[in-house]
Amino acid sequence: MFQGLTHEKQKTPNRTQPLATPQWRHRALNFTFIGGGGNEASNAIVVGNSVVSVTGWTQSNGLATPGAFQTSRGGGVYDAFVARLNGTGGLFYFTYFGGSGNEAGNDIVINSAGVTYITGVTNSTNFPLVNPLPSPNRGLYDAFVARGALNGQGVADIAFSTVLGGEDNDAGLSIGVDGVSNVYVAGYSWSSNFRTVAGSFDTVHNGGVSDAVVFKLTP
Ligand SMILES: [Ca+2]
Ligand SMILES: [Ca+2]
Ligand SMILES: [Ca+2]
Repeated sequence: MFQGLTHEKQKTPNRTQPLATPQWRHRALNFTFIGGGGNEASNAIVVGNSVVSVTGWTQSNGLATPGAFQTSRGGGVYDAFVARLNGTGGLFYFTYFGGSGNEAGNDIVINSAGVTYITGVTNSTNFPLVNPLPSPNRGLYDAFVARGALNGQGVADIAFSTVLGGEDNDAGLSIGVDGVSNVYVAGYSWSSNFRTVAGSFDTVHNGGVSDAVVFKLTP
């Protein structure tokens, strides 16, 4: 029995020895600020085809790149933004996305065709809409969803932009897209009249201030 214990000890790694260098160890190669004299934050990042795309919010003017969808800040305290960088940290695209109220970009995803989808939140009455859904119940903050190529074609960069929400505060926090361009968004809603569909898991707001919501947009 004693020999057995000794044998077990010999099999135990000596933890004072450095571990073998893992193949996946990373080094910091490059990084960049994105911002101006106001405050900014980036909320989400996605990488595809060597393009690094970031969304968030900004208070600063003068950040848009030529050919951006929206070249000047819409106003209010915050606009959403989408920035695209190359693999060495160079910025080649920055667009504001917002109206005269407040916006934040909360999540971003790119499909297999390179189309960018973003979701976030807005309370602007003049939010930039492109072929939007009808939204009769809109009030206070709403979720927004937008889709586009974001390749420097100006206003043509966004092919679809809509707000979605009920009479109270609503927000899109996370977005996914499937292989046939159905868009799924997760977020929250304070609204008793947030639209649901018959047969879904739960068609009524369950109380408290907010319920989590999931919604789907088809192409
Ligand atoms: Ca700043
Ligand atoms: Ca704004
Ligand atoms: Ca709302």
